[in-house]
Amino acid sequence: MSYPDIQLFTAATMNGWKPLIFLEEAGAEYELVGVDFSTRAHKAPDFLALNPNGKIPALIDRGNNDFAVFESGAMLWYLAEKYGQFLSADPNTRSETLQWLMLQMGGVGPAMGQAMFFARFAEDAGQASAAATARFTGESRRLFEVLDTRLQERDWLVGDAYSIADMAIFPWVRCHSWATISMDGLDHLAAWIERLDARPAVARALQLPNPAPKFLARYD
Ligand SMILES: N[C@@H](CCC(=O)N[C@@H](CS)C(=O)NCC(=O)O)C(=O)O
Repeated sequence: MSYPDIQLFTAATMNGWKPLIFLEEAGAEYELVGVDFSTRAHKAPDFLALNPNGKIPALIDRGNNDFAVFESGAMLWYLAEKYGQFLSADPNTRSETLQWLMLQMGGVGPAMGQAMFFARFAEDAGQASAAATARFTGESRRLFEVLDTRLQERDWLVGDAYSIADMAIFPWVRCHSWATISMDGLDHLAAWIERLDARPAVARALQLPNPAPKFLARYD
């Protein structure tokens, strides 16, 4: 029996969807292993051997001596190189794509993750902090405005092609309601969300590894 090269360990979260979007878009065969946080499987020794940070997503490439990759941005980059898709070979376009990918990893993801924590979980746990909520929702909104400006005269974040930068940022921005970030006046960013939502591969990925959770709802 032969197995597909990629074994992907993930869950239905903003970071977890990124490699799923890539693999669905690339039409690559892969084995999907859904990680259930409630079992703490992602903190067990066999998972920590893949990702010492104990978080999803992570992958094993059986076609590359079981090479393990963690951190969703690094995974998108690895997959783009393996399959030769969604990352330009032109050095400057490639650099620009990685710049926007890093903006997601270092900016959009952390700011929105904290906004979600303070606006939702801390609130529900009776640990609300108005200052923390304002800081992280404010920073997220500022980053949304950067993205909206970037998309004023282009369909995709870099050059004229859909890339791993779009795949990285989309799941986060798509969950703006859950992070309580207003989209008011951000028409270019809203149109970009529509373009991505209309892609069959993206729609498939957002239903994996199990039906979309409530935080995916567009209008909460
Ligand atoms: N920087 C990491 C973040 C990974 C991350 O935060 N994963 C979350 C889900 S989105 C997770 O595994 N949470 C479960 C936990 O921390 O126990 C990446 O982009 O891969």
